[in-house]
Amino acid sequence: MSDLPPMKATDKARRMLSALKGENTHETTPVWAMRQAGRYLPEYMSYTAGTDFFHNCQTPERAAEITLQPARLDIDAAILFSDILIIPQALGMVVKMHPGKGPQFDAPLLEVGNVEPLIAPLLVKYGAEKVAASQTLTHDREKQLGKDAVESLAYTREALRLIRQRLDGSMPLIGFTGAPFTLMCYMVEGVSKANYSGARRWFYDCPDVARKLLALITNACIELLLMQIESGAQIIQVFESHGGELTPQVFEEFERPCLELIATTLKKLHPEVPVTLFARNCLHSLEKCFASPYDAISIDCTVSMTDACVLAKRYGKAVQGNLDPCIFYGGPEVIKAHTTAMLKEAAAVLGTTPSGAPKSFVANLGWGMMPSHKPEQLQAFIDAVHDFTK
Ligand code: 1CP
Repeated sequence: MSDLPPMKATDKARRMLSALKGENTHETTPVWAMRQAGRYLPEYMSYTAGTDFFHNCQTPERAAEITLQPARLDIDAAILFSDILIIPQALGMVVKMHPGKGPQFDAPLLEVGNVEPLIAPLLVKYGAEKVAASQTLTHDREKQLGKDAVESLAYTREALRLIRQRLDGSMPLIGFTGAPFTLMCYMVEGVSKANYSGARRWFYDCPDVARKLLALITNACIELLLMQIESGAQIIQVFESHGGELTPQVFEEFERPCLELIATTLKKLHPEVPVTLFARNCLHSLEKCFASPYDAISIDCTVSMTDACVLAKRYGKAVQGNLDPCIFYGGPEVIKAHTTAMLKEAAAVLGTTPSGAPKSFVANLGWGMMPSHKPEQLQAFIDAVHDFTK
C-alpha cells in the first residue's frame, strides 16, 4: 500500500476524512452520492453499452474507469464500482445482473432452512473444519474460510490500486460491502423482492440455520473489507439496504451482532479507516446504530436530521445523508433550498467548523441516484453543499 499516492494537503482531499473522524478541520462540507457511478451518467451508458455488469466489476481497468466518471461533478469521494452481490458469488452462488430486471440468482436458497446447496461445495473446497468455524459469529483469519473464499474477488485489489493511482490523492476512495442480512435477502430469494418475507421467515422457522448463514456471510464481508483496505480503500461503507424489513427484536438478536463484529474487527486491524453504516429504513433501531462501533451512520430520507444529529452528538459519531433523491426533480432552486435547509438543520445541532460547515457531517442522498436523474441535478446538489460555506 505504501507505493500508493498519499493524500494531498488540500481541503478537498481531506474534508471527508476530517468530518468522519470528527477532526473538523475542514472548510467545506464533503459531499458524494450513493450510486454516483451509474445509469444516470451518459458516459456510463455509452461505456457499458452491450457489456455485462459483473464483467465490468471484475475487470479492474473498466471498474476504475467507471469509478472515476462522476469525478467531473466535483464529488469529494470516489466509491469503488462493484456490487454487494460479489459476496454471494465468492460463496459459490451464480448471480447475473439482467438489465431492467436486476439481480437473478441461478439457484437461490429459497427453501426454508435449506443451506445445503450453498454449504456442500464449500465443504469440498475448504474442508469441514473451516466451514464449521465460519458458521459461528467470531472472526479468525486463519481458522475461518472468509479469506480463502474472497480470494476469488482478487480483481478488487487491482481495481482499487488503479483508482488510487489515478486519483493521486485528490479525494479518498470508499470500499464497501452489503450488510449480512441484506445479502441474505438476495441469497434466499434470488431476486429483488418487496419485503423479503421469504428470508425473514427463517428467523422463526429455522433460527439456528439463519444464524449460521449470517455468520458465514459476516466472515466473507470482513475479509472482503480487509482486502479492500489493504489494497487502498480509505473509508468503508456497509450497506444495510433491507434492514428496515426486520423487527427491532430480530435486528437486535440476529443482525446487530454481525454488524458489530464487522466494525470491531476492522477497527482493531485498521483503526485509521472510518467505517460508515447505511442503515436504510432502520428507524426501529436508530439509536442502537448510533451506539454501535461505526464512526458514522448514513441516514435515509425518512429520518429527521435533528433526531439523527442529537444521537450522533450523544454517541460521538458523524452523520451522513439524507436529501430525498426526488428533490432533484424540482429543479436547481428547489435543490438549493432543500440542501441549504438540511445543512442548517445539521449545523444547529452538531455545531460548525470555523468556516461554518456542520461538524462531523457528510452530505449525501437518503438513497441512491436513479437512472432518470440528470448529472446536472447532482451537480446542483454538490454546488449547493459546497456554496454553503462560501
Ligand atoms: O457509485 C456507486 O455507488 C457504484 C457502486 C455500487 C454500489 C455501492 C453499485 C453499482 N451497487 C452498489 C450497492 C448495491 N447493490 C446495493 C446497496 C445500495 C442500495 O441500497 O442501493 C444494493 C441493494 C445492490 C444490489 C443491486 N445492484 C440491485 C438490486 C437493487 C434492489 O432494489 O434490490 C441492482 C439493480 C444492482 C445493479 C447495479 N449496481 C451498481 C449499478 C450502477 C447498478 C445498475 C446496473 C446497470 O444496469 O448498469
